[in-house]
Amino acid sequence: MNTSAKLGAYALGLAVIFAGAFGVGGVAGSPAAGTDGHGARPAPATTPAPPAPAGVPDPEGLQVSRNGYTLTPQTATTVKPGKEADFRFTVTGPDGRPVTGYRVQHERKLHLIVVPRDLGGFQHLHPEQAADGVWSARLTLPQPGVYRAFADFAPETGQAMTLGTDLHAAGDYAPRTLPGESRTATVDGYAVTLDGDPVAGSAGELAFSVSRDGRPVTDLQPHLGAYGHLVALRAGDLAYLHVHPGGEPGDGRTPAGPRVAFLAEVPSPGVYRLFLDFRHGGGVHTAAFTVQAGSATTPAPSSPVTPAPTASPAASPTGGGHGHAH
Ligand SMILES: [Cu+2]
Repeated sequence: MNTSAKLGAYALGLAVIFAGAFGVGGVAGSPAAGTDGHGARPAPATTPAPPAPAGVPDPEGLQVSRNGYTLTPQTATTVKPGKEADFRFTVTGPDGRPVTGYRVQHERKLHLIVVPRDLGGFQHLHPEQAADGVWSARLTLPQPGVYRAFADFAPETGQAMTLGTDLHAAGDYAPRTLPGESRTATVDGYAVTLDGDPVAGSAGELAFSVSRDGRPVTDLQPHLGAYGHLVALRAGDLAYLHVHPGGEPGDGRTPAGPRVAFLAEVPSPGVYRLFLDFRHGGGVHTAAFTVQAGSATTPAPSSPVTPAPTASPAASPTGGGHGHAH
């Protein structure tokens, strides 16, 4: 059996174990646990959880432990807002020991993304790794609230994954409303427009165009091996999506702007918040967008290819979505 076949068998074993665990949960839980909406017709206790639709990747970032790997904070997970603190953590492997060997992805062994749970902010940090496997980052949680910290990494001997844990900044929490759907964002004097809609269950293209003072920016600087780095989070549970750049600096076909394209795999229809990091003028800038993903068979409500059936555009709940910047 070659290595990939072994890995495949290993993954299959895990899938079976997880399915079994869900089955047990169904037995132990309340009989009304018909969260699939069929509460009037409870499933027999021995029925395993239905499999995910084919082709839809399991979302990352929702679990603190997965496939034998566990994200473990080594410092307090409740801190004072606005005060920089040393945040240390380990990733332990299937052998229970901190992982020390990682594969480099996007020029780093581990990316730490921190967002407030209301998605009203974004930080992308690169912690330092000590020889014993402990990661440490200087981290400030700016306002009171609950935050999600995502560790995005690939162990040397395993598949890439993103584990997530909650962090807290104590104090009076004033949750912000998620901004409405928008195709444009401004940040640090740049205007960024978005073309393309995410589609559930398939890799859809998201293309951003960067301009400044009305002129297209054509000299973007490489950032983490690309002209942009995109993180997509699902509203409601902050599922973390893997997004791959459509090209990279120096490949002979990818221009340094104004257009930066990605392929995004979205696990379900719904609302997502996109955070695009790009480098220009010596600094990294983050443009944020709220988008609506449709399914492969049902386009997003505001998609331009969908004719408004009856109501006038003004009566549309999304107000015609595209180009409607706040
Ligand atoms: Cu990073």
